[in-house]
Amino acid sequence: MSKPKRIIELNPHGIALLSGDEAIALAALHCGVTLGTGYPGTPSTEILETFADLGGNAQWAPNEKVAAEVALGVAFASGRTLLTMKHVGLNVAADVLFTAAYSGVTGGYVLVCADDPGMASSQNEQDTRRYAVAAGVPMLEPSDSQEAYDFTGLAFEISERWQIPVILRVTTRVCHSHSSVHPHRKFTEPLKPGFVRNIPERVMVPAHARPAHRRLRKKLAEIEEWNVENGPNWTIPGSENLGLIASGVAAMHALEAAPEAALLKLGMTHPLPMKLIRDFAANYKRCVAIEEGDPYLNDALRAAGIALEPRLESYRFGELNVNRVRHLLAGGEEPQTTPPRGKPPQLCEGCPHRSTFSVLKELDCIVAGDIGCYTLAAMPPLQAMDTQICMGASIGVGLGMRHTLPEEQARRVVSVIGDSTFLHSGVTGLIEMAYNTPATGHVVIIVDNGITAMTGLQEHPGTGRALDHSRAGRVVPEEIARALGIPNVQVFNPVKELDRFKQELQCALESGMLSVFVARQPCILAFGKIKAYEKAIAETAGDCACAQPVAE
Ligand SMILES: Cc1ncc(C[n+]2csc(CCOP(=O)(O)OP(=O)(O)O)c2C)c(N)n1
Ligand code: SF4
Repeated sequence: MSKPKRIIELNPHGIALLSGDEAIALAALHCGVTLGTGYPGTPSTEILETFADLGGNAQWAPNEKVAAEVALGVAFASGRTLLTMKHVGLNVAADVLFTAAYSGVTGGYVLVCADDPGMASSQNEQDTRRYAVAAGVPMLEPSDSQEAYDFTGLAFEISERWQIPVILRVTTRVCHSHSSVHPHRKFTEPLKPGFVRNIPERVMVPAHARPAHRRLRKKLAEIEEWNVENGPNWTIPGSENLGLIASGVAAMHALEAAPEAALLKLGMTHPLPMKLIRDFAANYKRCVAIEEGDPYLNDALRAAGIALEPRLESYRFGELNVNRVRHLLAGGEEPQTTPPRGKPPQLCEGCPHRSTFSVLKELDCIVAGDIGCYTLAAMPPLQAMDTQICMGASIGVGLGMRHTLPEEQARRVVSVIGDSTFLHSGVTGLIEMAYNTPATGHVVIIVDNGITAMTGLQEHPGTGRALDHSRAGRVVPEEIARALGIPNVQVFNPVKELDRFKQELQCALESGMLSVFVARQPCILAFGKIKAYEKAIAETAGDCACAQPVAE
């Protein structure tokens, strides 16, 4: 534990007003988490930041898969680990999760996955509940900050009792809304870290994985039984005409929209407590599941033969609110709420990404883009990005287009990727470029603004600073490119050396030489902060060589 930068003050009644993210961080601290790890992504980012501010041991990983692996190592060593990411991060980490469910864990392994129904800040609205089923891991769904606190502790207890990773699935409203928390629940003590050899349960070759899969299914059956008898589910009695079944923030909307109805609020939604649900549903003339996103409860309960009213397809899209739930219960359509029309988002004035994209537009490049602030270059007035799918995709997509387009067009294809995104999942794309080189070559531009700007200025392996902004190792993108044998690797300041950048880019496109250009200039919003972090590092380290500044 490091020295806390922040203390959460309780009022005279022992209560604090916290966001869901803060409540999870506080619970992790109270549970004695050995290491928190993850990758930034709205709405989950503040969990690890708050945990670190409260004195917890937290670090950013280069991507979610690595974070999930580091977390697994902690749990194999009997430590408690908190792993955080946004929903799409689980696509990256899924390979770890599916087999970790087989291997099991010793210490508590809690994966907080933050979904974004309505896509306030995401490229899709995938539903993590499907992952819990597919991977075969238990899942808890808090509906407010108090439950976010309580369920974090409960998730560690379940994880250690059944030696299994547990998902804590939260959504934007739960993460970012503030509500009161009474943080006094007594959590079980963590185990003492230490290595215990257990080759059959830790080495997932087929001979070990076959019995492991059977063990997993047995654990899930036991957990379902526990969930029926002792799970974090509660019922509010009501009129025999209407029974509602809900979880997460949807349960809160249901309570307000139909106060006369009976409500079964589910806290653990995988494995579902089927007996409890069946007994509840049998009491009401009309039974409706209220949920955001995929018809997860609807599908599962109807497949189990529970007489549930079907949900209209339009409720799959966007967040629910009290009004939408009222319309849903009245049997009508209520379109998702659209955010109030404001000024469309744009790159900041003076953003270093602007000049890079102005050159790409001028040269009429076909731009395979990526995710970060620079994705805004796809919007007017620049409109200088042609594709964007998921983190790291720019390089592979650019290469695919180079392999396929007629030569004149192929020569105009450029991949553009941010520094955090390059280190997250762009490096393997660059390996592909060095290995399966298109006939016309390719050009990758790494727009290095020295920070993870889009999610709120987080550090990453290229900044040379850790999550708490202290000195860490530094990975240099151009050195990776050179080590891979890319013949033309150049670093520019996209603001001060714009003409040189344009000339070299033109030359690379014409010659077909494999090229990596690093456009390096700090984000203007981060500039002052980076200077202050580096100054603080230099002051603590004196004249030591490791204190040399790493950003302009
Ligand atoms: C798998 C996955 N994890 C996290 C995110 C959230 N996210 C979007 S872009 C981004 C990184 C942006 O940083 P960088 O590439 O440096 O570009 P910048 O915003 O600084 O321009 C993150 C973390 C995501 N979209 N997908
Ligand atoms: S926050 Fe930084 S990187 Fe993002 S648009 Fe503004 S200046 Fe550019």
